[in-house]
Amino acid sequence: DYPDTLNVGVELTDAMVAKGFGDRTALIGNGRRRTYKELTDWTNRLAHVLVEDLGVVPGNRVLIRSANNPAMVACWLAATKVGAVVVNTMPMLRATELAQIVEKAQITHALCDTRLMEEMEGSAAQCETLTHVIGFDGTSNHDAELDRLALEKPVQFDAVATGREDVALLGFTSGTTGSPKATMHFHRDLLIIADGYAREVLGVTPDDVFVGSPPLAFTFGLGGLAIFPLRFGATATLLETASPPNMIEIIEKYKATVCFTAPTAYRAMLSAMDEGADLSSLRAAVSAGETLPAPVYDEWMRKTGKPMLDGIGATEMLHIFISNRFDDHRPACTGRPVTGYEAKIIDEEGKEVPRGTVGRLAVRGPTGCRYMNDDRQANYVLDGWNISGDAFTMDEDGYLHFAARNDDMIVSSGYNIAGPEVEAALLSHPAVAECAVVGAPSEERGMIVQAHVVLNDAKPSPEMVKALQDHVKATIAPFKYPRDVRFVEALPKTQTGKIQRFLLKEQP
Ligand code: 3SK
Repeated sequence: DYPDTLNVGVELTDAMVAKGFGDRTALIGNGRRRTYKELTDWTNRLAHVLVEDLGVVPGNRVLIRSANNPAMVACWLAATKVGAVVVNTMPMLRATELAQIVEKAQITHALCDTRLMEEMEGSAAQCETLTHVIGFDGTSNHDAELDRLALEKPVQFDAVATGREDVALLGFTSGTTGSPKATMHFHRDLLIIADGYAREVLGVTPDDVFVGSPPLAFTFGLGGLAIFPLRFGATATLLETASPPNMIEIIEKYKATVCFTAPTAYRAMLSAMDEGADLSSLRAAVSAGETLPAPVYDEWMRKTGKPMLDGIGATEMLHIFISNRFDDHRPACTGRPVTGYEAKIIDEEGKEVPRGTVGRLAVRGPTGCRYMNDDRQANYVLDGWNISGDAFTMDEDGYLHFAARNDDMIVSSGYNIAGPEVEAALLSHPAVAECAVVGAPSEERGMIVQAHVVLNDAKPSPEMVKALQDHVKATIAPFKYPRDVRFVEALPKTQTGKIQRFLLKEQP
């Protein structure tokens, strides 16, 4: 139940000060702390600049380009307060990729960390709609044009009275393949994910300190590292370069309690723990973005004893909609729908399949897919149900178990083999650091299981191939073993950390 007039920028700043959180730390980044009052004043000054100096009007599309830092959060909140529709973008995007987004979203204004200006200007030169590009100081020293203008402005701002169903955010996604799509999210949606998932599943309190790696440009990161902490008066630590060692350092230094990252980073953190890292302050390790292999969950639980909560989310749905719970989590299980969401497993015709049968995951709930001007909407939403593109089973008790991305099911000699199951088996071998399993065409079997493996310290060799094949045969049904094993230096990944299996499939 949200009021008709709702501005999420105000809810996460001024409203928090009004609720008495003014002196508490909202953000930590670039070695500085910002209280809720300081963040509120900062965003209000920036909002004045957007309106008075840059001519932003409600509904304008404003692009923000930055690594994760407090200035990016302040710009996002300020643009939201003036009624703009924000597009947060990843710092590593190149001019042509930015230009695609600018064209698609009809961006008029871009706020860019000065350290990342070159590619931004390169894209502006290609795009007519983009009339204003202004730099901000991502290091928070207020040493750029946007900051200098802001320092002259008052700390009070009358935010635009947006409607709860006005679009606040465009989340761009290309999934693991395909051309980018923009997903539209309302002001209320941004609060629903906090009041749903973050409250119900994580039980966030003002004493929580969040840390993590997903970019704020990815809704996984925007939720976990900005919306969730700010909604509950908690603290977000923001890292421009969130490598596993950095995250460990921050957890130790600020006694972080909630970590958001993907399974590969948890694996790397586990190795660092062997070298004496102290993660005892953590009360929740949220894993999403990729499926969580059982060996990573098992090792985490064994070494830390802290809950690792696997969940599945999607940019289309805004955030996590199925998750494990603190009092109910286990390996190789994604849990149950978050309150407000429903899930079912359907066949190709859209009919529900019997419990225990692999099929397509369909979900519905308070957030859902609204692609902007994109025919692919008709594939994603069928009869009000969102089809995420994942193959799952639902057991008798209503728990959901990931099988594969729909296009990662491998049919070999008539057997259905889920690539992630073979990946989990490979990952439980000590020599394997990372792996991805795909189907490769085979005259004899239709398809065979092909594994792309990154080794820890071991050397690639025919003996190693045999050892891995034997290990898989001994761990899961032997017919699932990878008949083709290829050793690689690294796996191709999207900027949000998802393995691009389609690129591996294209290899000869
Ligand atoms: O995995 C994803 O794609 C995702 C997207 C948005 C929010 C959360 C997640 C895990």
